[in-house]
Amino acid sequence: MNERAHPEALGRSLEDSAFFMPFSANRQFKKAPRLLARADGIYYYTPEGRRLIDGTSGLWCVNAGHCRRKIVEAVQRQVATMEFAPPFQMGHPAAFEFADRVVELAPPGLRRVFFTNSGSESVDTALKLALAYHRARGEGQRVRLIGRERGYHGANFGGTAVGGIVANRKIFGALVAGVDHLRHTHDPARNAFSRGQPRHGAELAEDLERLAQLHDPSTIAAVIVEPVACSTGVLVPPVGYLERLREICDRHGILLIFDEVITAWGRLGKPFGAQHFGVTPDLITTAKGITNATVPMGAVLMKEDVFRAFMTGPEGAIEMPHGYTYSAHPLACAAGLATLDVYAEEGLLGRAAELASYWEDKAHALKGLPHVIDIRNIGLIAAIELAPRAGAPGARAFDAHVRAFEKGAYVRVAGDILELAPPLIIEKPQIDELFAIVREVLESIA
Ligand code: PXG
Ligand code: PLP
Repeated sequence: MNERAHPEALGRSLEDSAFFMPFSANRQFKKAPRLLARADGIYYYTPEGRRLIDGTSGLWCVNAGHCRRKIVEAVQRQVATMEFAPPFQMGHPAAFEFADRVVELAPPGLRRVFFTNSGSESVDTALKLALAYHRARGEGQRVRLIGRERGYHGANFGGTAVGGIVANRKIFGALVAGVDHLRHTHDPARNAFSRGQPRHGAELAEDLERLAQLHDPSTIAAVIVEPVACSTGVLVPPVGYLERLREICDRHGILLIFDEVITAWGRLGKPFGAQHFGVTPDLITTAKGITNATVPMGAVLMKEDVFRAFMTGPEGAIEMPHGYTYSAHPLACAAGLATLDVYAEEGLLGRAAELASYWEDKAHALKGLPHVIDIRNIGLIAAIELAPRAGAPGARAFDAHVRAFEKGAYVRVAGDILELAPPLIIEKPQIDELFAIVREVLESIA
């Protein structure tokens, strides 16, 4: 394909563009745009044809690499056959087939799936299902939702409310009532430069017990956490932490929701992060890699008894008054089925486990470089935390992001943290290529 696919977007200023960019510094970006025009495998290409190694799988979502032929062709066939089918009171075969394929990969007991179009919709769906589940069982007093500081659960109202990144919440008023938060698990004084799961901090799970006692356990519907908190800059759960959350939930009848929008689809070397950690939640929210990001899609997986709680009343009644116009969209189902084929054919859902120790060594080899105050890793994820510049939080890592773009790598940053999570098809020499650029960047920024 022509690298100059959209020449009209080049050579003209974007400064007065109509596009209100999401989660972006609009004015800064439009003055000095960083545009992408084409992608293939683990590389992006700029409109000028410069190649960038994709260090963060787009936004942690292109797990099988870009423009995979099998997935592209499946979507092309579907769009030419039936571009849309209404999901309410109607269906199309691929939706049923895809649901069955997804739950085949799921942790034990999570046998049912509700489709959405994004991680944010998955989170709000899961929170609504949790409230409705308790009500259906005669425990309608369970209305409280517990999130965690520094958590990211998307941008919709429920997810913003249970989320714990202050900048994402503070300008939006009261959000959703009845929400409280666990403390986050970041403890650099004890855990800096941990390889894999940090040793200290399992006791922080006792926050759930404390909040349960504060509010009365019988008022709490659900707790939602990311098994690894990625958006906030990769906080890996301390050894034993997730297990303790599970125990406390069991003790008090609280639903445990794992938000696996990022940690699913092989990122940790298993289909779901829950399987990597050996802890099974009651619901899982996911999105992103479910279709290799080719078509937007999200999903909520749930245990059989959650689903069963709704299958009551007259057979002609709508059991769950919830859903989206584009739930189980035919293009998303086609992309998802082809994605699962690619994952299976190439062993990609186990590949992060094979690469993890090589990856870990390469990440931790950056220790000692200028500004580096912590390095964290798990599966095919690494974070490099930089000391912030005095009075300018985030400026140093943003410079690193721009410098990496100039030197041939796309690297996502959060605050002063560089986040690496390349497509799972990456090979060892390309891991070396990525870290060589990161090293050069760290040596060159002020
Ligand atoms: N939950 C989690 C755990 C996520 O990581 C969402 C929900 C929301 O998904 P959607 O599809 O609505 O964006 C996410 C998304 C980053 C970054 O750079 C992370 C996300 C999105 C964009 C950027 O860390 N995570
Ligand atoms: N707003 C209006 C006015 C609508 O008619 C609909 C769907 O029919 C929605 C919002 C919800 O849109 P979606 O189902 O794409 O989430």
